Amino acid sequence: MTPPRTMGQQFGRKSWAEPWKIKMVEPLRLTTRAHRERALAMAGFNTFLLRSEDVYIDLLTDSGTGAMSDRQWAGMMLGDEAYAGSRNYYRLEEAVRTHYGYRHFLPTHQGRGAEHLLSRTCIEPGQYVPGNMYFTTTRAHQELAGGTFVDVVIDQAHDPTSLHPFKGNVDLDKLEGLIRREGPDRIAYVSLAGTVNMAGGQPVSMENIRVLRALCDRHGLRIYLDATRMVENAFFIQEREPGYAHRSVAEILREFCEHTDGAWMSAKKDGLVNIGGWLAVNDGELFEELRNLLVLFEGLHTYGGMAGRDMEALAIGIEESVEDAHVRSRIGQVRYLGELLQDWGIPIVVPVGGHAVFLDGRRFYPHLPQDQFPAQALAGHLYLDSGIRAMERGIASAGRDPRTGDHHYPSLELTRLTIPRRVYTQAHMDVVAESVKSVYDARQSACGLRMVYEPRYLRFFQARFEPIAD
Ligand code: P61
Repeated sequence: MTPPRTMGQQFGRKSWAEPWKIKMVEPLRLTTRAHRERALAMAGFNTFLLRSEDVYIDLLTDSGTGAMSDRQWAGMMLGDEAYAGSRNYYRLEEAVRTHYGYRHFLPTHQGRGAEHLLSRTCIEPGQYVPGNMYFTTTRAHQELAGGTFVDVVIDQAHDPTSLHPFKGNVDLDKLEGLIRREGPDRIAYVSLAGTVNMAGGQPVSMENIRVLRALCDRHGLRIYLDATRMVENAFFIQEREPGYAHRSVAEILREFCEHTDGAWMSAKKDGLVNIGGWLAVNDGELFEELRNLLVLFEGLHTYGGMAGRDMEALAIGIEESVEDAHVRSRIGQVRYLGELLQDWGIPIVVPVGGHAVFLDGRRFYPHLPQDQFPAQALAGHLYLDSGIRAMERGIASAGRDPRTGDHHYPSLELTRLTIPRRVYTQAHMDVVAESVKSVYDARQSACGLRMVYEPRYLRFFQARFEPIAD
């Protein structure tokens, strides 16, 4: 019998490990299958409606679920909770300026707070907002402001099997076609996401943003960047794009942002905090308007919905987030899980992205039509198998076309195994992989779902489903 080998040896390389050690632990709870069956039925087959106490390994999201460092926790004790002019606000402003580089900065309670303000100020009813694939909250706020989102991502982003290294790239012909058809005045701005969440955490290349900038300059258009996972995007540029192998993630991040006019961030992801966000722009006049609206919807401009201690934790989190060793190990862990699944022939989105492994619901359950919510069903079956919680990213998440009322039928019907930062170990990834495999082995007997309750906005959060019996 061959002796057991380390993971590094099995993959023919030297093993690597996380650049931290664990100082505090939180117990996990194992449940029985009977318990999970009851819990999932109570939750209407929607993993968003499960109680976290009924979950074993929680891969619902990487949003606000990361572990803070000892430095961040120490920073929490330095919270200056003054209503106005908190010391932590100035620390955070400095961190954002240093690493993202924009002139004017505003804190928000989280990403969607920033999306609301940007959409409200920069979109006139009837305008188009082109972007590299939709994101749920981003598009919802663009539509609430009277805009129409137009997908201008490259076609490869919609193909889970395409190995394009930068599947988040904007298709410049699609964008130029829109500009020519509608005229630049009918375009509010270009909404660009660094690593495209719904495409599988896929990056945008530096080359693409450079050319996009030139195109937008020719037509007088602005580019606003969703920087929620832009650090991870910078890592992919370092790894894949010629000329960037010897540049640090921090340098690449700055260079990329320089090509844009402003950005917003859900700081709960790359920012390594449990709550928070920000919005930053270069245009002084726009900033004044945003700052004024901030007091209506978020809070005074020196806290914007965040406590002083949370701003301090975020200022430190931003500094830690751009360290090469951190990003490498974070993305390395996601890749480890993805490669295991690929080796076992389980259909996932490739290349493996930054924050999650996405199971391809169409190839997983080819016998289920899309309007029976295959990816939602798969998330439920995984939970039943092992207590692992995943998230649907398919037809339920895509919602309805506001004009026709029909479902959007997205090309990607995915179940997301999202990896929180600095939380789980390689052993957890092994348990997850084995559970996915057992659900895959039982795929032929899986049945679909019908939606029995559908909220008006962002329906996937609170919708309820029932299994369709054979
Ligand atoms: C997530 F199911 N993401 O991925 P907020 N931009 C981007 C995000 O990923 C993002 C926001 C803006 C979440 C939380 C979440 O359909 C969903 O701080 C690229 O959450 O307001 C959030 O930032 C919004 C989960 C949001 C969802 C919407 O898990």
